[in-house]
Amino acid sequence: MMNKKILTLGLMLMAGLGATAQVSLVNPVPQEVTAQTALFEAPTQWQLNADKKHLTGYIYDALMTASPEVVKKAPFKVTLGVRGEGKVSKYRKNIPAKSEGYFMKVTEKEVVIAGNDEKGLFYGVQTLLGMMQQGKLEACTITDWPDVPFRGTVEGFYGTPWSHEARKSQLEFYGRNKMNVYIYGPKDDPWHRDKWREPYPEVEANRIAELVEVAKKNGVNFYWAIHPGVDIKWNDEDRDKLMAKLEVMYQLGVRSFAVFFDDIWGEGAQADKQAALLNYIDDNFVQAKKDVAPLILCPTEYNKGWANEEKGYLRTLGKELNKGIEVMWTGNSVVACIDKPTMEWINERIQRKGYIWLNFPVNDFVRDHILMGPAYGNGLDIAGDVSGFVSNPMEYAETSKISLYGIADYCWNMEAYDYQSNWEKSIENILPSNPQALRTFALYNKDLGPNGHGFRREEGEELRETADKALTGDMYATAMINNACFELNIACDILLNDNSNPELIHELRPWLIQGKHLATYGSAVCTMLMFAEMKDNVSAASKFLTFENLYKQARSLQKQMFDLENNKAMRHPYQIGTKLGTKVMLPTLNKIFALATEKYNAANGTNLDTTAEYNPYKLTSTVTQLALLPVKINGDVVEITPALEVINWQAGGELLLESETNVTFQGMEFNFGVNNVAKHFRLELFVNGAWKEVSLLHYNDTDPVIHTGNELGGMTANKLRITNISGEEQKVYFKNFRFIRR
Ligand code: LOG
Repeated sequence: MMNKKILTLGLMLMAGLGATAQVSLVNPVPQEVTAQTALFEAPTQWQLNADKKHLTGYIYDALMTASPEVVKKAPFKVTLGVRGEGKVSKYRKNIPAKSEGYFMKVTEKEVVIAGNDEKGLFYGVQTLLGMMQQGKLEACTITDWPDVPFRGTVEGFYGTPWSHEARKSQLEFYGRNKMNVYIYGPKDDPWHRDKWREPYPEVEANRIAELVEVAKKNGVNFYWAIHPGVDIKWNDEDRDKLMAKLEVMYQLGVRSFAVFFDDIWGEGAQADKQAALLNYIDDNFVQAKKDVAPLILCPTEYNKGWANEEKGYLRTLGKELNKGIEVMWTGNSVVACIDKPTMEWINERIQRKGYIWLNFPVNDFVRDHILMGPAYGNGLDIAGDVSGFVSNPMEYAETSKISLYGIADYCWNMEAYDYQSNWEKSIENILPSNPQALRTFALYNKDLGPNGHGFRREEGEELRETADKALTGDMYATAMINNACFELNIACDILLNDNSNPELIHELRPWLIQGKHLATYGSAVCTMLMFAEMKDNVSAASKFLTFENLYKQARSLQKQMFDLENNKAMRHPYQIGTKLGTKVMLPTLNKIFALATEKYNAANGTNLDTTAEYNPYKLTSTVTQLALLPVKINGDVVEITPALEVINWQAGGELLLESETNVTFQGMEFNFGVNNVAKHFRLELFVNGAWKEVSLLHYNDTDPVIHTGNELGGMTANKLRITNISGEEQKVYFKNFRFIRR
């Protein structure tokens, strides 16, 4: 252990001294490296020394992406082999006896890569490619293997599924970064969930077949997941339909399967039935086929917060599921970091090592933010406690690579994982043309903002101290904040004109434009504060550069930012908003705006409005899953951000929305995603100091939308509440809730 640390430190020192050690370019960080500082130019030609079988296939193809030409008698030699083969017999003792491990030796004359298995050889080749990124090599030996056996992603989010091109690009990225799992399970792919019984139409089917091939070429297992729980009937007919669908997928080339039962309730959510189905698939499909990977199950109680100990759902799975079937787990809550106690708790119940589904960097529950921060917070001591570890990313595939680069490193070499240095490397890796601009922009896109899951990330720590000083009137600090805004503006402009990774810029575009607004706003308010502090007429040089005009500019930008969020072109159909810098930068700027305006008002006897951002609505709820949902205002529409999972709304549980001033209601509409539930809930408005009931109805039996009675129109109130009056728990979705004010 000690050894590893010293080695890493050595690498870091070298990196600091200018000449980047080529091994330090490799992601994930290899387990054991002995490197000399001797860097040399990579050869332009090399000869291959390998058994014939390695001169075709995916490993060979990967090696061929390197720039040197293969020439028979070139002086530089590349030896490839797998344990047991003559070409690498000399290195038998050096090869780590670990699945997917390899030994590698680089000298100025040759490279030897000896895999413990085929996959190990492939990863050795990836290490060589990573090391050669800048056309240099470094004399070294590397002994390397992964800590976590299954590493990768689950495309398991709500929202627009990844495009075919994005998926191919992901699979290549996984190959390069030594991830070996991709689970296909986008919630909004109809043939995954709603139409799980039906085969894919031809075009989609061909795409899946192609993805399977691309996955193979990159050493990735393509898992296809089915999500039958919404309407499955536990009878032979549905079981046979499910088996038939798996068979169709098998014919397309899929050899790894998962069954998801998340975010459902009722009939489909029974542990014994789920276990029986999975065992049936295991016995009659997986075992029968012989070339299919162990099944993966995503249970209905997939996090501790939802586990019902009394009913024993998890223990039933643990007892009844065939050995070898993997069980997914998101941790102590839906969105959580994973640590030792998390694993101890779940592993004991499911009687096997949990397979982690990490809900990061997924943003389907905070679609106004894009997440570009590092992957941190997971325990560095859980490698032995997990069977697999996959991340659920954002629908923004390219941007997700920033965090996935860290997940890959974490899963491969856990104890050595340093999230900050990984993040810096990752930024360089995703946009080598303008890493500084991307880094500057990413600093403001790390936190998720307030959200129903209460999951937050650090953001803006580097600004905090300066921000506090600026607010005490420290002019130097104010100038520093101004500089940061200036930098953000430059970064946004540079990125908007970067053509080297069009997909990335396309995904970031709404946030880049908002970033420019934020930066311009920042410069205006910082200058306002400086003018207000300087008191004398500093603007004498220009009749136009005055506090008053800066104030008008700041006001205009506040509105432009708001308008941009609500602009149809920029607006996410599901959830409003394009936000960045919300943890430290924006709140600081708003405070600077207020402070500057107060000072100006005091000095000039004026009465300029100091409110920058204002939300008069406050939500509270005794239903835990609703208590943190943000309230958003869009013109005259007031909306509670939807939740994605099943809400367990206890008997008597209420949701209370309070307004600072009276609101005159024009209309209201909500949708709990379940037919005929209006009768279980009571809506009341607080009118003139008393609660008044408003009737609720569905227009028909098959429409889950809940409408309010006509009496609502024109009512004026400052509070509303919705209560479960059915006397028992109601399981509903919180798909939307909005009202229109006059
Ligand atoms: C879903 C997932 C979603 C994620 C974050 C699981 C197992 N299921 O609340 O599809 O992307 O949370 O919103 C989930 O996490 N439900």
